Amino acid sequence: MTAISVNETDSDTTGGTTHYRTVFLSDIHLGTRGCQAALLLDFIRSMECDTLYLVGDIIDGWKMKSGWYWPQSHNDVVQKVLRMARKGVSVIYIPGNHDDRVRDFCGVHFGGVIVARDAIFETATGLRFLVTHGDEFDGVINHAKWLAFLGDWAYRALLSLNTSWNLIRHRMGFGYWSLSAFVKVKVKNALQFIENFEAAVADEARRRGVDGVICGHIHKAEMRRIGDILYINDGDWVESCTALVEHEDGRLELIDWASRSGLRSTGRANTAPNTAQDKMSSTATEAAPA
Ligand SMILES: [Mn+2]
Repeated sequence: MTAISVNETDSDTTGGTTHYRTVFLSDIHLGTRGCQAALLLDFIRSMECDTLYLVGDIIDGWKMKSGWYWPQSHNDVVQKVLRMARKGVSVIYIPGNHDDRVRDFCGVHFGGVIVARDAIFETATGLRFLVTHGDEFDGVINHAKWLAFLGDWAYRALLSLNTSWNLIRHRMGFGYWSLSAFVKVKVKNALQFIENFEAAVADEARRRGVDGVICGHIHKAEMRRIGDILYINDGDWVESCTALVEHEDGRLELIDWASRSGLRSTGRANTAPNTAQDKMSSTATEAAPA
């Protein structure tokens, strides 16, 4: 399906909010302690868009089976998204593996939100992208479910450590910095895993005859060419706190919200340009099955 708004809204920042044609968010993991809901709310409040893609792992059903964690900020995220849908934003929800129960509702509209297994997105300049969460291209998840769960446990242990770490940093007046992302950058296997994943997703885009692919799942924001395919991963809101945005002119950009707000909270002037390329060189690596 294609979901494109034809609103010709000005792309300038007005009244403190930035207008985007399209915004892509994934791997929010609402219902887990690792979810950086406050930073996400900060980003959502800063922008307006015509179309919002939720690219999977929005609510974490795996975690919810083993215990309930649902603070007000997580509720606020859901309310904000539903409010956007009510106000006319086209919201497309593509479930991931952590919210795979939502896949039973593909084709269903609820509260202005459309659920779809995947989607074809077309930019203002006519580039076509396959939008998918990406877990079906993750060999670990597909071929050894128990390994995926073990990885999931180890991953969560690291994430909860990351949350405490950042709480301490916050109290000491430092900005957000991902401990778990840093640790995993050091893991060699992670790099091979990511490379395989990216290649598999790009292959699928090629098979479908589109120009590129937009996915999530591995919690590593990226925008690069793989052969003839433009591979874009919008990252996550557990560690890197990144979103993909499409400007009015069709330009795609990865927003690294953690470093933007980090710079703000330490009072230093943010003079760095937010181009996808220079953001990506500093983005951390994610290893575990996401
Ligand atoms: Mn996932």
